[in-house]
Amino acid sequence: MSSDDRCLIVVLGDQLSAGLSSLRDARAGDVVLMAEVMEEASYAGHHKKKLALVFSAMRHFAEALRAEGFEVDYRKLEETGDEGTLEREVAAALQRHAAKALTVTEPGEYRLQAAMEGWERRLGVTVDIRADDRFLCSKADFAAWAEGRKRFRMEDFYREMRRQSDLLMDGEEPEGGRWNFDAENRKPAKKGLTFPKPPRFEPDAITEEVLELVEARFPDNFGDLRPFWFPVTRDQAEQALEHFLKEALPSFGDYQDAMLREEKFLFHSLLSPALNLGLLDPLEVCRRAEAEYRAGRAPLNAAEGFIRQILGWREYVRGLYWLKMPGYLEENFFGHGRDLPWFYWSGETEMACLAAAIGQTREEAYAHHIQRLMLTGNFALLAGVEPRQVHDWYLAVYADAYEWVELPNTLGMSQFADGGLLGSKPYVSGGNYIAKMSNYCGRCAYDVKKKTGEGACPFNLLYWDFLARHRDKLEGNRRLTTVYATWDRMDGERKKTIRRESRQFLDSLE
Ligand code: FAD
Ligand code: DLZ
Ligand code: SF4
Repeated sequence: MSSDDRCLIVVLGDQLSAGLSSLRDARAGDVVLMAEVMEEASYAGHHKKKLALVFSAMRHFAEALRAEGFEVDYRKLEETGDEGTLEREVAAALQRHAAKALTVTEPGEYRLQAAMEGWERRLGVTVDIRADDRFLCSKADFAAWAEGRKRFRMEDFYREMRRQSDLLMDGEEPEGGRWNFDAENRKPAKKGLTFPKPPRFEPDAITEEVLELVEARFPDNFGDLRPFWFPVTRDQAEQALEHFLKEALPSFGDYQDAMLREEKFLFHSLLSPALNLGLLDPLEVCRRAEAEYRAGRAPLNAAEGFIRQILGWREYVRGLYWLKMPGYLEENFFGHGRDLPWFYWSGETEMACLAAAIGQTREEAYAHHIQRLMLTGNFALLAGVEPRQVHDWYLAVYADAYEWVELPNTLGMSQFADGGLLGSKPYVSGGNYIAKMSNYCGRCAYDVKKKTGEGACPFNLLYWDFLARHRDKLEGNRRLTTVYATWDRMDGERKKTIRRESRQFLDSLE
């Protein structure tokens, strides 16, 4: 092949899929570039485990591509240096391989997409940016779905996706006669339940080298690096999926919203890091869950609940991200401006629920959805933390965090910063909800039953204070009518006490 025909195929750190659009029609002589660069490793304060996961999975994927016959130019962080950027690596590789064209699958984040749009002009080669068809709903299809709608609701989108994918369908009707079994998926964990242990993948020589690299180069990043046991190859991710389907899926639905001090993972799949890296295919994962139901090994509420998270929520937030960026980043419906309390990084708080969620986030780079939404997210919203700072935190601390999925979940679902585009009402609660769904309160310095006074649970105070503070913005919301009616029935002195003690508590955070 002459260099005139040679193409440089750029594969990003979360594009580790054999069927990737940029790799699909590669020809002999084309070169794949993968680069570990400081720019990507530092645009967020990534958890040490996430850094190790991405680098290790990238290195394993490069090996897999080589085994398939691809020529891979892999640049390690040691080679790309402290100031390494993707664009600089791409420019150098184009020279090195005398390539005149470049192919890449569109990135998952807006900032990178914006940069790539300038590559053709700045690098002087033809640049083919291909759609990322690992998702089940293209950006264009999502935009067409959203067009002309007054309100976006995940449930409407999800039904459309069920019909399109034919997952859990019985002809034209949803399997079991209902689209959504969420009402059955809110059981607190009862005594005597046993939970599966997540599969642990021992670091091999490649991962060990990466762990040493992260230890040496990112000593001050958040989180514990070891023990490290994430799946880093497609084969391992398949084993993790298999384990989930057999051991956890049958109870996934029932205890989806439960939280326990001693159990970090309950019946959750822990598959988001592998899905978001591209090691697992979302449609295949959904089909496998459906097959468990059809074979009678998992109940419908479990299979439906799980499939809805991937076919529904995951696709929906991605569609919304691309529809609303870049303005979405700036949304701040309530005008919140408080700094994120320091204990989000240290875990040092007397609130047992937050200490547990943040502690396990530091240890595992993982917390399940209700911990993210109803503990750390709920508290940040009640306390009035600036949404941008909340976003920075979530983007940093989880192994599965990429802006396309993290931002709508944080700004939209959790902080209601988009004013209700994504959710119909803010996800806020007092301590009652936490006490019902978890066993944290039993060992807390605060008393969840106390609404005011010494030792009152801060969630109880802040919940009412939040609703009172934002009454002008929220009282028109029909889903909050009874809540405001309860507030209005409250004794005037009690209301004053709640407002005063909330203020004192919030001041103490500073
Ligand atoms: P399971 O409970 O086993 O769910 C199965 C799969 O469904 C997950 O692996 C995930 O791929 C998908 N899923 C579930 N809920 C959602 C959702 N709301 N949005 C998108 N996909 C979903 N998820 C991320 O992948 N990356 C993030 O950065 C991220 N940030 C979040 C921030 C906040 C504030 C909140 C409230 C949620 C966030 N989520 C994020 C969604 C969800 O919390 C995680 O996907 C889930 O906890 C991952 O754990 P799991 O694999 O055990 O999930
Ligand atoms: C998350 C991440 C990290 C930490 N490092 C790299 C890297 O060094 N090289 C790379 O190509 N990709 C990395 N990634 C993933 C990218 O940040 C990701 O592709 C974009 O955020 C788009 O989703
Ligand atoms: Fe959390 Fe309040 Fe329960 Fe303590 S009492 S664990 S702060 S909900």
